[in-house]
Amino acid sequence: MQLFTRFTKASGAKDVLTEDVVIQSVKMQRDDPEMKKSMSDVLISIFTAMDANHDGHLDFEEFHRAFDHSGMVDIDFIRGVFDDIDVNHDGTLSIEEYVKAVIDYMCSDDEATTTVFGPLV
Ligand SMILES: [Ca+2]
Ligand SMILES: [Ca+2]
Repeated sequence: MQLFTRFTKASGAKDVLTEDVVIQSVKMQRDDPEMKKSMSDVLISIFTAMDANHDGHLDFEEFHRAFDHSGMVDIDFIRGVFDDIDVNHDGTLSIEEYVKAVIDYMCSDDEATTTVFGPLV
């Protein structure tokens, strides 16, 4: 909630919170350590929700299921994203890998990669 208050404040509008505004706000505040902390808190909540068997890691099945819910079901594409995030290639995503990847993507100027994580946030 605090996160969205910050987004709203950054947008300069009270009731308008579109995806574009959120992305723009993230870009504006990308160098703000407090902002990254807030982002991490939200992402940890999402990660925990995706971690169906509560072992502290996301395997591909858990990761894929999250995209399934968002209606994005191109398995080759999802596999590619998963492999990108899994930097130590142990076949699972740690919370550190996940948070770092999403913040990197969110802060990227590449619209395509920002869109990838849109449905999850
Ligand atoms: Ca798991
Ligand atoms: Ca890993």
